[in-house]
Amino acid sequence: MPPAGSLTDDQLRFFDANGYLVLESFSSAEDVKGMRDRMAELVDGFDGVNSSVFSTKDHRQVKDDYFFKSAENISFFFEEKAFEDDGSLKQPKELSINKVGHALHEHDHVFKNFAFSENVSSLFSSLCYKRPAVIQSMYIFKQPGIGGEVVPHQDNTFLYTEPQSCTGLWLALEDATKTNGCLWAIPGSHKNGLKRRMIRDESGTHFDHPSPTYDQKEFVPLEVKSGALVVIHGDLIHQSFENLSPASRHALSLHVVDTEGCEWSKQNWLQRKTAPEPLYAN
Ligand SMILES: O=C(O)CCC(=O)C(=O)O
Repeated sequence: MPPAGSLTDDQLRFFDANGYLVLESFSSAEDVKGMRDRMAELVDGFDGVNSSVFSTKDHRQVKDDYFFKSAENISFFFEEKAFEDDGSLKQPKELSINKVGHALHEHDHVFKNFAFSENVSSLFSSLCYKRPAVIQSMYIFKQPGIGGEVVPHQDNTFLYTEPQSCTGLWLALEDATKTNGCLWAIPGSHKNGLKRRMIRDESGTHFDHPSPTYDQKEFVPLEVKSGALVVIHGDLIHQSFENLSPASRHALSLHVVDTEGCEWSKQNWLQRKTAPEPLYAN
């Protein structure tokens, strides 16, 4: 059997036409449990002191040194709605964190094993990447009741190379449904070009253009089972809604760029002191 990431011609055609692709059963139940258990340990060891809040609505973390440093470590970001007025948590710590990132794939053996797996490498080989490298990893919790929305965006806005090369991998670590905040995407929207970039400068970050408005009727839900992988083109418009349900929706998101023939923008928010390790080099 070829590795799960080795794409057939039909799958490549679907990805090219739609800008996304769902690979069911990409990870085994055992591997999913391994990642969930490991994250529970990391959260258990987190003292709650060094942290920030993550929001895609007002980008409040834009001047936040904790956020910038997270490019090369394992950092914890709370849900915007996690706190009471007096600053105490409304729910236990493990039900209050929005995401952990952005270098889990580098510093934690369990997430590194996934990122550097044959399944992931074969996927980028199928997509003809020459020297792919994971540039960020995020464990996203979409917590019950308070899991924040992710507004419509393109990943190339944040992770820009010249020429553009970002592909997102979104692994469901629980069933993702319309009820608990699954991904939604506009099929084919990756063919309409990049709409804006987020630029880092001395005063923080800003967008070079306002966000276009999108017709919600154009989005389709990507409801998937735990273990499924959603492959996301860097120009695909995608989003997820707030999770008001009592069920969480854990996912692992990796973003990969080609480090051969593509230049990482010095204007991206994410700047590393050391070059990322490639998955393979042709
Ligand atoms: O998990 C989500 O709700 C959104 C994730 C996303 O947009 C991404 O990883 O690019």
